Parts: sequence; structure tokens; C-alpha cells
Amino acid sequence: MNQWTKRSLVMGTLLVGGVLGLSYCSNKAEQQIQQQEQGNLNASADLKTLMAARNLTEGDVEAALKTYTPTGKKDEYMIFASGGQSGQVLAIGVPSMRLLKVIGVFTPEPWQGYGYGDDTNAILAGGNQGTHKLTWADVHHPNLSETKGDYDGQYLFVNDKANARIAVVDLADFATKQIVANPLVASDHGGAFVTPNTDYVIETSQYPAPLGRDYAPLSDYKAKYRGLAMFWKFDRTKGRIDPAASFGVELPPYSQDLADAGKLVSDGWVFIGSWNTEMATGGTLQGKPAIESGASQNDMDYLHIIDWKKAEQVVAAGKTTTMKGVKVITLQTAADENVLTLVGEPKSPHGADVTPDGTAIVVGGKLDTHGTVYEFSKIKDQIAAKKFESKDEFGVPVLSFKDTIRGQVELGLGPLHTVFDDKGNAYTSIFLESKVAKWSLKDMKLIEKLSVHYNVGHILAAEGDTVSPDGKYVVAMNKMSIDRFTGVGPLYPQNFQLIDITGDKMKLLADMPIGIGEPHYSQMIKTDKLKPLKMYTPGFNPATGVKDPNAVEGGKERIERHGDVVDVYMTAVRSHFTPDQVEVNEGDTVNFHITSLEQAEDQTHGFTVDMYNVNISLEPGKHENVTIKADMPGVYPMYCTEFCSALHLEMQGFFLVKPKGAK
Ligand code: CUK
Ligand code: CUA
Repeated sequence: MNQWTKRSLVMGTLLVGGVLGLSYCSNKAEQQIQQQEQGNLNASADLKTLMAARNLTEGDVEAALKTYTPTGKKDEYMIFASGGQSGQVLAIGVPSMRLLKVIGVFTPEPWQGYGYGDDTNAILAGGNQGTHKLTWADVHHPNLSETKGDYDGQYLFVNDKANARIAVVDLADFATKQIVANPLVASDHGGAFVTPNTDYVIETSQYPAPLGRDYAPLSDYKAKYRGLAMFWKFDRTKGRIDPAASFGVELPPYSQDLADAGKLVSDGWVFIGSWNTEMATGGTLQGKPAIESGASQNDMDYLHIIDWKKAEQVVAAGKTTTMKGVKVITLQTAADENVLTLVGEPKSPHGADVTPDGTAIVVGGKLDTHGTVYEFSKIKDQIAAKKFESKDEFGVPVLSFKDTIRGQVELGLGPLHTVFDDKGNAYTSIFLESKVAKWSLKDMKLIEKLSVHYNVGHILAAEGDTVSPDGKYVVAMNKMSIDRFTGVGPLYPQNFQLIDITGDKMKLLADMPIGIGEPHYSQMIKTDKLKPLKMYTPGFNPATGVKDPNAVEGGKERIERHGDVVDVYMTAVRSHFTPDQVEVNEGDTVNFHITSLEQAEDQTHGFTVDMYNVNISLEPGKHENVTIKADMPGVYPMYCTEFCSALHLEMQGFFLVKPKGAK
């Protein structure tokens, strides 16, 4: 039997198997033939010849061996990466650096049907701010839920810097469940960082403005403009943020930046960097310095230290004011009650990262060459003893810089973010030098620098933000890729570079071009901590988290008319929708209630009504509701958008809209 006969036999099996739902087995047969073919090809080529032909060094081959993941083999880690301006989150396997999923979060995602049905539209609508419909977000920092300071694999939180929002993604089905909009500020940045048991999701503002998004002229900057640290209470039993149990802490009008929660000995505290303590507001047309230079005058800015357990007590004691429905500890109260304390940090800092043991906080400096390490015990003791050096002009106590730090280590030009391994080492991204600096936390000594390509922003490490990082891998998230990839026009991909940190020397293993958004931060979790669902229980509505009241059972499909409202109770199963003919009158409101009757793994259907901007994803067992206004008379195919079986194309129906006045 030659290959072609074998192939056509397999295709025949595929066709029959697809109808019978046996495509998995026949795929396996196809795979075996492919492997045989590859085996025959490779037998004639030895490794050295291949290396020469592809111009590969031994180092390249070693890197390939460390990352190559043959078909069927799975990754040890998963990265959850910010999708930047796309408003989404990327799930990436490590070490293969294969993209596994793009999770729709703040932006509609058609494949998942996210934002094209009633229930996911309601989730997106939860993030409405202001009067303009928001169709994008600037995602910066994904953070995994933690239990006792360790990733527990249950939830992921992300922030939208552009519109001050936080989203909750459930890692049971990798789907967004909630978006909360901060009513007090217009931008955030220090989010979405979690406390060690995920009691709170922290969101701090970036650009100061009057709280509540009121108007005040820039001449009132010091008097009326403020920052905010929001503590969103997470209700784990519901898997949702509870806005009513959340609170804010008013901050001075400095530009608050990255934040991190304390852990172990520093549990109960939050550290937030800031820049522009000069409170520059620009005014270039009036001949004043641009904000970039106005904000770079002071040698020191302020690290903000918040005692959030104290803040909880202050809230419980009712010492808050309510602004737009949010309980807020005013700046005055925060200063008086020592909820908020400041300490100097070197020129235009970026990053505030708590070490795995919780004893120290590492801060980088965009305009400083050091990594600065603060000793938490010194901070805590001085606050307890009320040993303050001064107050800022808003009355917030300030600690002495030199009495607070463990030390500083010279790292290079533009140190930004720091992550940690399991051996007491820190890894800091050096933006201007395009390097990753490895240094020892104990000896405060630089160990090694590795070139990355190029302009590294954040870096991340395996389980890097937990109390027990794994070591093994660091990923440099590079802003520029200049000469790394084939050209795709003037908007270049970003470049994630996987680095092996197991040996004495860091070793670059692989590049992954990122052609979506501008990722900022990511976290990397061991995949054995994730317990993703394979399918939903029949009739389950993932957006509401319960079996849908309109779920449809096989045999109970029907169309009901109530005046000009038509309810279509529909099921989907290979390879048909029931009912497959829906005729309504122009002007009717049509509610589709669709349940997938599938209970076989990876058997997904889609459902669209052409021209009506509907596309939902029906994973096995899932229920979705879609409402459309039948305002376009005509005949519109409804069809399944997922190639689900050999008779997928036949999985269609008709949506007929009878024009007004027609017989
Ligand atoms: S920021 Cu982007 S590289 Cu938003 Cu975390 Cu530093
Ligand atoms: Cu169902 Cu295609």
C-alpha cells in the first residue's frame, strides 16, 4: 500500500469517524503515518550535517534540546502575560514558548464568543467607566491568586492602566468573570497585586487627578489632585471582588507607580513606589519644562508604605469618608494613624519588589544606577517607635533613608524590575543597557550580566513572586526586537526571551515574538497547580457561575412567542442545531438560548447569525444566551463557526426576518 492509498484510507476513516465522533482515534492513525514519514526522512541526515546546513552552534543545539517539546509532550510551566493594549491576557507554555490561549479580558474576543452574547456582554459592561464605551484597555500586571504566599492556581487578576479597572479571570475555565471599575480615579498602575492570601487585590493610581474624577484646574494641583491606593476585597467563596467590602487610601499627588504586598514577616504591608514628587504638571506651550524634566529634579522620590491591617481597623472604626460609594481613608487620617508612611527612594524609581522571605523590598531607579534594598524590620521598628525624620508637605511622616536600607548595589543604567530565584539571587532588568543583571541579595554583589534583545522592561521568574521561587527560568520581556525577526512593517513584535538560570551562568534559550499588544508584566506558574476544566456540566453558564435557568435539554427544544418577543430554546450537537429554522417578524426581539449537548472532550461548536454581529463559542455542556433585535428583514444563515466534524458545513440553519407588512 503506498502513502497515498494509506492517506485516502485515513481520510475515509476521518470522514466516517467525524460523523460518529471518532475523529480523535483516526487522528491518531494519521499521526502514526506522519511519524513514519518523518522517521524515513531523518534517518538519512546526521546531526552534524543538519547543524552545518542550518548554521547552528553546539550552544544552539543545547538550547534547542532544553526547549524543544515534541508533539504530545506538555510544558512544565505556564506564563500568564499581559496583552497590553489588546486588553487581553496571553497564556504561554514554558519551556516551549508556545502560545496556548489568548484570554479575552477587557476587549471582546470573538473566538471565545466573549462580548458577543448577553452574559459576557454583561461582564464587559461591568467595566464601563465614564460615558464613552470602552473597547480597549492597557493591561499591565497579571497577578495569580495566592494562598500563604504561594500561587494556588485558582484566579488571575489584571489591571487596566488606561481606565482604572481590575478584572478577575477564573483559571477553572480560563475565562473572565468580573470587571470592576474604580469610580475615583482615571488611571491606575500599581495593580493588580494580591496580598498573600488574596484577601485584597491592590490597585494604586498612576496619574494624580481630583478623586471622583471631578474637575479642578492644574493651578489647584497640590490642593485638589490626589492619588489613591484601592484595596479590592476578594471573596474567594464567590470568586468575585466585593466592592462593598473594599476601601481606598487617599495618597499625595505624587505619581504612584508599581506596588507589591509584603509576605511572611512583612505580611500586612504594601509598598508603592512613586515619581514626580516635584509635582510637575508641564506647560510646554507656556515655556515651562516638560513633565519629563520637571519630574526629574529631585534626587529622591518617595516609597509609600501602607500598613493595610491598620487600615482595615481604621475602616472598621468608621474613620472614613465615602466618595462615589467607596469608603476612603483621607490623607490626613492615613498620616495621623500611621496607615501611610514615606521613605526616600532614588531618583525616578520603578519597580518595588518584595523578596521571597519578605524581609526586604528591592527598588530600581530609571535615572539611578542602583538596586536599593530596604530592610523591612528597620521600617517596621521605626514606624512603631514613631522615629520619623520629617514630614512631607501633606503631613505624611517620612523615615530616614539611610536608617532604613540594607544597602545598594550598582547594577547599570536604568534598572527597572527585580525577580528572584531559590538560591538568594535577584535578577534585575536593566532597560537602557538591554541586560539582565544577576546579583546576590545576601552579599549585595553583582554576579553576572546577560545581554537581551532589546530594552528589557519587566522580567519574570518561575514562581517568582511567591515565598518559594523555583529558580530554573527567567523571561526577559523586551520592548524592542529590532534585528531579531523577519520584518512585519514598522510596528515590530515585542520579544520574550527565555533564560536558563540553573547553571553558574545565565543562558539564553529561546526568543518568542509577541505580535499582540505591548506586554508589561507576566507571572509563571507550575502547570501541575492548574486544574482546568475539560467541559462544563450540562447547561452551565460560565458567566453567571450556575446552571442557566434557560438551559435546554435534548428533546425540549422549542420556539415561544410572547407578543413581539421570541424565545428560541436551541441545542447544538454534532452536526445540527435544533431548531434549524427560526422565522420572526421585523422588529421582534429574539432571545436565543443555546445549550451544547456535547459531553466529549474538545468538541466545541460556534454559533453565528450572519450580519447580526453574533458569534458565540459553545464548549461541551455550555449554555449561552444571545439577544438580537430583528431589524434587518431578509434571510440570514445561522451556522456553526467551529470545524467540529466532517459534516460541520452542514451544521447550519436559517434565520428569516419577515419584513413589516409581508404576508
Ligand atoms: S510597568 Cu511596563 S515595563 Cu506598567 Cu510594570 Cu515597568
Ligand atoms: Cu458544529 Cu461546526
